[in-house]
Amino acid sequence: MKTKKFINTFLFVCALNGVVAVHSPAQSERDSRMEWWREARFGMFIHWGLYAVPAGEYNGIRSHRIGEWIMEWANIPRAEYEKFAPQFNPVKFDAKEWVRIAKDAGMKYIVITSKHHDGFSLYDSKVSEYDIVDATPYKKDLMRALADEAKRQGLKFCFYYSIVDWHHPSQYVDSAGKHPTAGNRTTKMYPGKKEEYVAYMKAQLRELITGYDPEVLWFDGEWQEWWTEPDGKDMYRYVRSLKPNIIINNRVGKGRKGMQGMNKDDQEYAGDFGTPEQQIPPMGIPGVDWESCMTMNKTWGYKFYDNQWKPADSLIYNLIDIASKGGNYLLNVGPMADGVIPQESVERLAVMGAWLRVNGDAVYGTTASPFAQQLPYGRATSKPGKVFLHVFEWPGNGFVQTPAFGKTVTRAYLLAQPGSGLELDQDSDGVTVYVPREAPDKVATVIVLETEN
Ligand code: FHN
Repeated sequence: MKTKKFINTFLFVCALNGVVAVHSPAQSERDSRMEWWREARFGMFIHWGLYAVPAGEYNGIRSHRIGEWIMEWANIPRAEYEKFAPQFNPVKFDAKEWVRIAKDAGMKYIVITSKHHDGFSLYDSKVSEYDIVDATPYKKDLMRALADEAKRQGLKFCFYYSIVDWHHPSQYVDSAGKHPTAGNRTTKMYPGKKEEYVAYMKAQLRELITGYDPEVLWFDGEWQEWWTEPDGKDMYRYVRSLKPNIIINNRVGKGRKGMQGMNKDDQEYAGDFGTPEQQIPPMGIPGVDWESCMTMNKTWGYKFYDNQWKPADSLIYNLIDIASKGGNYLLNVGPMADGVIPQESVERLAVMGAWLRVNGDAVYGTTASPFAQQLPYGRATSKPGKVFLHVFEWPGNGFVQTPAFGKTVTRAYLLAQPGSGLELDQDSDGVTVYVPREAPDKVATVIVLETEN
């Protein structure tokens, strides 16, 4: 351990002194496992479980709060919540259709809740009867079907796993002094029960990793007081021991504040990427891999009365904005209890896929904008030898301009029409590209600037 620390310190000192940046072995391993993830830029988040049965309403109680938290905000006792299991029979679930929807949307990976805070396992767990096979009339292993289909269609399959577990006997939701439907009541660990629960989690994670071979372990629920940073490090080591090249987010430890690592001294345990939620960091998170996870309406888990759907063009703008800052977009769908993804989600994803089929080269495998300032009319992404200008507001004066960015532009053209050479001027102040009167794409038109390397 001391040798490793010495090597890391030596490399860090070298880097500080302008010695050619030398990646530590840990960084090189991380770069290798992150390669597909950095290329992907766009994934599907799926929040699905027993909470889709009440779908946001319990005994007449509705709430603005997120659907997958209904056990908490409707203050449903374990025994009552368990009654949703015999009602969960997703006979319309079709793994091929779900993966087709994601693939046609231009998504490259799927992250699905293997177990959310309610403790219900959406896969066939051998260490719990509270799962899709043993507790529901459906009796089949949904995750087996989805994992196999995702891989068959060329998408990466990933698991979300919640550290907090409102159903497990080791924990209880502390409502002391709070109105039953008060929000965010804390989940407590009964004294002396933590070791038993950590062993349970490790047994489930072993099943998930060895049984389904996920590419990413998306931890969540780490904010509990009883879960410590040493717990996070231990769990990180455990998961990495089961699959050395698995990608792990920054929520296995206590690192979720704007994307800080779990521990600045132990970057190895910081997790592989940050997870800003329902937000896009205004300046991105320089030097860190990160992924903005967002809903399409206001909830992660299905709520039948949540009709606050974001328009498709705003979802495309989010994707471009995030890519222009060097991040990934993990966009959520919340399937209904019968296994069908809401039509509102399907329609929006189809619009995104149509745009990406034309403009995907300006998103996949790109890095952040080369410009210090955000373009007033849109965003930019880059690749070696290319800068992509994503124009949201098409100019009425016939040209768009960029600041100088240290490279000479050799050609400009519309990505959708590669033969469309556009006139350009450039000087020490920047580049001017002369464009057609009408915007070729009503949402976002991409102009390619080819540059000398
Ligand atoms: O409490 C969860 C919530 O239900 C949802 O899963 C989000 C998605 O990132 N994560 C937690 C809130 O930060």
